Amino acid sequence: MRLLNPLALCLVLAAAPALAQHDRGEFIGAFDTDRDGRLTRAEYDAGRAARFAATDTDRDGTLSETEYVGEYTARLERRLAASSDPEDRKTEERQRQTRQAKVRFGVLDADHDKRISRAEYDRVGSRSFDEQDSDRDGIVTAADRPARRDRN
Ligand SMILES: [Ca+2]
Ligand SMILES: [Ca+2]
Ligand SMILES: [Ca+2]
Repeated sequence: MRLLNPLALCLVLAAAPALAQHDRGEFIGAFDTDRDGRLTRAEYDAGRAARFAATDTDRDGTLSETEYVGEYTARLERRLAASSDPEDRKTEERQRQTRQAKVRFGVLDADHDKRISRAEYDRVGSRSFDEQDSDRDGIVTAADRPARRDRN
């Protein structure tokens, strides 16, 4: 019987669903710049490009783990600041999300050179969009059903 590498399995379980099942409303809202509730591929690509540039604080064209996790935790902190959850819940959430951001960094960094290149970033971004855009019309809306294989 073939055994799965437990670490690899952990990475897949922890990271892939987080990317694939990313809440659709949040996915649309993050980049829907004209706020019409429809995320076009152009909005998504422009938003991702802007986020990459904002994350690359030392402007070397790649994202280090510090840059990647730092950008993510800055957004997380804004969300936590607006939340009415008790402090201990926020601390727990902060630790969990930071751990997951580090796992995602490892997944994004496909060639394991400790840097996320623009190509690595775009590959995962493109896959995430396609997963959300289940009817493949190039626009993610509430009508899309991500991660469902019930149509052809
Ligand atoms: Ca839009
Ligand atoms: Ca950088
Ligand atoms: Ca890399």
